[in-house]
Amino acid sequence: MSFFGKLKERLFRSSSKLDEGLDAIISDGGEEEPVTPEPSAPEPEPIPQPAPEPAPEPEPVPEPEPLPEPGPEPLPEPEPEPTPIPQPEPAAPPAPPPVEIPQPPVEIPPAPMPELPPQPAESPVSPPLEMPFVRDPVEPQRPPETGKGPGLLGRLLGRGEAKTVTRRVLDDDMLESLEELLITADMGVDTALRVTANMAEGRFGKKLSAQEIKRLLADEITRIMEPVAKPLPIYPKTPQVVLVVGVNGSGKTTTIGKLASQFRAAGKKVVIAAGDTFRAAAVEQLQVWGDRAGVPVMTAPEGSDPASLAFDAMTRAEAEGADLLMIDTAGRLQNRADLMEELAKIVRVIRKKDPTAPHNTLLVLDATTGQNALNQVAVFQKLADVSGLVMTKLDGTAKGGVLVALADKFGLPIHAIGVGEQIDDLAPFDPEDFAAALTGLDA
Ligand SMILES: Nc1nc2c(ncn2[C@@H]2O[C@H](COP(=O)(O)OP(=O)(O)OP(=O)(O)O)[C@@H](O)[C@H]2O)c(=O)[nH]1
Ligand SMILES: [Mg+2]
Repeated sequence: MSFFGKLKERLFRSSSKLDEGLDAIISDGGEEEPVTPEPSAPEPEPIPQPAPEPAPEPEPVPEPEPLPEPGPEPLPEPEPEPTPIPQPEPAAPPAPPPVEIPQPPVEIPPAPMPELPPQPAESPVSPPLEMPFVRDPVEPQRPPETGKGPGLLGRLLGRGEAKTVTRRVLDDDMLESLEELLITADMGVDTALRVTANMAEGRFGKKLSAQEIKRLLADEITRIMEPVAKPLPIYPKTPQVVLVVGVNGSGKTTTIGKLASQFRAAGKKVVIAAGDTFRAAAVEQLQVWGDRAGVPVMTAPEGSDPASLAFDAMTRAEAEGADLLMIDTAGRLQNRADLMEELAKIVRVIRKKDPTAPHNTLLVLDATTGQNALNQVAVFQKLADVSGLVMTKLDGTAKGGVLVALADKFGLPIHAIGVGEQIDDLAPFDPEDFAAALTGLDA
C-alpha cells in the first residue's frame, strides 16, 4: 500500500474529525444544487493567497544558552546548511502559487564563537546523498483544480453520477465554525485563525461544497507545511552525530531503531549509543531495536554516566569508520535541570572528539499529546539546539493537526513521521499527502 494510503487509513482509523466536521459544516446551512450548471463555485483562478503577513510572530529565538557550567558551553553551531536534499518537488500543482512563506530563520544565531576553529568550508558542499527516506519517485498527480463540484475528484470517488451537490455560502457563521473545527483538530488558535482567513480570502459570499472546502484547506495546510518538510540532512563529515531528545515515551528509542534500519538499508554504517542509562529496560529495548536493524548498540551499566558512554561510542564510531552515530537519551522532563545538565554534558564530551557535533539534534514528539507538543518544542529548544522534528504516533490519532501549528509557529524541519510500531513505520513527511489525509480529501 502506498504511504499515502497507509497514512490515510491510519490517521483516520480512530476518527476523522476534520473530514466529518467539514462535511457537517457544509450540510448544516448548505443547499442542494444541481451539479452541472455550476453556480458560483469558486473560480478556478489561482487561489489568491493573502500576502503572508509580515513576520507572523517574533521568532522564538533560542536563547544564548546560559548553561550553568563555568566553562561556558559555546555551542558552536555546526549547522552546515543541509545539502538541499532532493525533495521531490510538489508536482507543479496548478492551484497554489508558490507563495513564499517567510521561512523562519531556524538557524540558531551564531553563538559567540570563542576559540573554536572556524568550520572548514567543507561541510556545505556535500553532494546530495542517498537518503533513507526515499519516496516513490512517482508522485500521485494532484487532479487539476477544476473548481467544479465533485468534478474529477468526485468521479474518482465514484460519485460522478451524483445529481446534486450541497453548497454553503461562505459567511461569518461558516468561518466561525471552521475556526472552531480547526482548533478542535489541534491546530491551535493562531494557526486556525490564519488558515481560515486565508481560505476566505477572495471567497467571502461564495458558495462552497464540502469537497471544495477540503481542497482549500488542504492547499492551505500544504502551503504551511511545505517549507518544513525536509529529510534529515546528511553531511560529509563522519561520523555524523545524531542526538535524539524528547520527553518520556515520545518514541525516541523506537525512532532510532527505525532510522537506523533505514540508514543501514541505504548503505550507511550506523552505531547506536544507549544514552538512556537511567533504566535498564531502556537499554534492553534499544538492543532489541539494534538487532532488528542489524546495527551495533553501545551500552553502559544502569545508572552510569551517559556522557562517558557517548564518548566511548564516538571513539568506536570513529574507529570503525561509521557514517552515523545515533545517541538515545533519557526523557525525564520533570527534572529539567538534571536533563539539561545531562544533555549539555553529552554535547560537551562528544565535542572533545568533534567540535562540530552533534550534527543533528532530533526532537521526537508524540502526536497524541496534541497541543502539548508545542510546549515541548519550546522547552527543548532551550535545553538543546533542536535542529529538526520527528512526529510519532500519527497513526490512530485525530490530533495530527498539531503538526500544522508546529510548522506555523516554529518552522523547524519535520524530518519524518511515525505511523506505527513496526520497523518500517517511519516515513518522510509529505505535506500534500499529509494535508489530504488530514482533511479527508481524496487524492
Ligand atoms: N502507534 C505508534 N506507536 C509508537 C510510534 N512510535 C513509538 N511508538 C510506541 O510508543 C511507545 C514509546 O516508545 P519509545 O520509543 O520507548 O519512547 P521513548 O521516547 O524512547 O521513551 P522513554 O525511553 O521512556 O523516554 C512504545 O510502545 C512504542 O512502540 C508510532 O509511530 N506509532
Ligand atoms: Mg527510550
